[in-house]
Amino acid sequence: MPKITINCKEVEVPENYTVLDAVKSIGGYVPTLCYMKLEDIGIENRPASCRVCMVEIEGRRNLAPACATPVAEGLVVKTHSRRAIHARRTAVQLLLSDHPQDCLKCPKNGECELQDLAAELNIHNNPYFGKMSLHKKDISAAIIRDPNKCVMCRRCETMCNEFQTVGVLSAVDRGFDAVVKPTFDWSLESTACTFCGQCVAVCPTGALVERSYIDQVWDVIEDPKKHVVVQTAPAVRVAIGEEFGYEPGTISTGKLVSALRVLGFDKIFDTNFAADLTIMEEAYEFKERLENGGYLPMLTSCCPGWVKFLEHQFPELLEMPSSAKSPQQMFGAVAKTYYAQKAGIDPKDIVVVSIMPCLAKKYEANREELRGSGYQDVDYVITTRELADMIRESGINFQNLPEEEYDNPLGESTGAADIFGRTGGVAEAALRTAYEWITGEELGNVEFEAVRGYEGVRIAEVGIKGTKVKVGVAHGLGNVRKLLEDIREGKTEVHMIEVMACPGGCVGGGGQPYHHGDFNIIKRRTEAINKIDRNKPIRKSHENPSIKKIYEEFLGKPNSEKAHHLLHTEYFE
Ligand code: HC1
Ligand code: SF4
Repeated sequence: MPKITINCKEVEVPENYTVLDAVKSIGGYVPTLCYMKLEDIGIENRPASCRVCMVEIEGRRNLAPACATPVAEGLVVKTHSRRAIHARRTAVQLLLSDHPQDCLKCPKNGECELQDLAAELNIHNNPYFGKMSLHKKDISAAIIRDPNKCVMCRRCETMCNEFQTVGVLSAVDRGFDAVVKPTFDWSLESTACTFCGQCVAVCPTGALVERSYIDQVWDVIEDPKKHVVVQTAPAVRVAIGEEFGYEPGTISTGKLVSALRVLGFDKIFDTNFAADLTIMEEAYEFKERLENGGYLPMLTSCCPGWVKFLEHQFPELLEMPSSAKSPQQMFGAVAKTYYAQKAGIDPKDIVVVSIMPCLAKKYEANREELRGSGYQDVDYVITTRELADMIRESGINFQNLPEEEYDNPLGESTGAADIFGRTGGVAEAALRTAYEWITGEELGNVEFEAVRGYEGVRIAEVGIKGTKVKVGVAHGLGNVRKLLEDIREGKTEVHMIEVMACPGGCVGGGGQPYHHGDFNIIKRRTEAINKIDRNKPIRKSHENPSIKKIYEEFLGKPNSEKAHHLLHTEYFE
């Protein structure tokens, strides 16, 4: 192992380290911008293009980018020499020279890494003036792309091309005009973009942000004629606290509910109720397919980014996914029918708002076919980050909020619903119910360890009544692409596959508080989800009393005519 010296401190580091790795290994710091490493999912973005991590190396004439300089025996590194600081400042000033100077009204204000660097490097003036290019903005239902703010870090391109294998974003043009965008300047809506939002999750500036619906949500809350119900996705409760100073993985369910009440929503319901409902329909469908020679494997269908990927990339496999709608959409359909009837409210006056960790949910809510209630089932989707903005705007002290409970009848859920929020959770939840329905026996240990973890693809075998049921779990669309190709070529055989587009599942969604390249944050949210599940008195969806009630009072049984109409959908090439 080579010995090197960093800021007068001698250290021994592995041979494959870069100077940046070495600095980090001793708790040191060098600023970075384009560099990003999500080790647990095998993603590294290292174009060394921003030149922000320049360091001085004794005996070398030129400064070196720490992220792309391998360590070598005897290297003497100074991370903060005057020369290095000056070079970093110049690099950032040059980036700012053709960057729109509208920070005060930029959606990324306060979260922008370029802004943070300018502050850290004490940039108070700029001798450089670049040519301001005028690229057109691209506004979709989920994402706003402003290429004028692109700093060519290529992080979005890495997530889109390497992790998701969608390949929508790439660097085009040269010089001041160079930006990352879809080919031929197409809008995202006219490409195979899945709206997974992973480009947004890693963009350091305001070049890629979610489309906000905060104004529309305030309008309906303030409209006395509207009855506004809100649902919260499983992954929001373990991340929202980060926006208010809590450690990642803090469980904030009770405060989340009371914040929504203070904001003025009429009923605070839970997507988790609908996740239990999804399991009823999905596990029933799985049992039917397994016992009656139906199409296998059955793919889960609750992640809208994944569904769109399948429709674009594997149109010949559209028989594979379960026809069950996602929990978000099941919720909307029963809120405007079952709940409307019970509460005696005309469904035209009910507005359904979702709080989601996901950007594709915005796109999903707008899909034409998702109107089983006779109305658009879900009206507005806002992200965890947007909700935090609403809470701040309202002057609510989140930390001082009391812990409150969800409303009923759409607020009760089991531990099986909670784990939907992390990779492997939907498969595990479905197995908890399918096992008992198929065997007629009680499941002892409800935790299926083999489908847990962060491997891109996990395959587990579960013995169900003499049949070895093989369950595949994939997170990241590139991983599922490999799995589906193997299945198509007959190399792998599985009965059920869970797919989530985002790293770690919804906990790593594109609408969650920014992780700034730290995958540990996603892991801590996952641990919190598992803790909520472990502490729930009921951990199987089919044992949820409110779910039993909705079938008794309204739906009949899984896949009844009514359930099929409201809770199932179809897919399109
Ligand atoms: Fe998800 Fe789902 S788990 S898709 O990741 O099935 O967004 O959290 O709400 O619909 O329940 C997201 C999360 C979410 C749905 C559920
Ligand atoms: Fe690519 Fe996902 Fe961004 Fe679309 S939303 S451009 S698929 S990373």
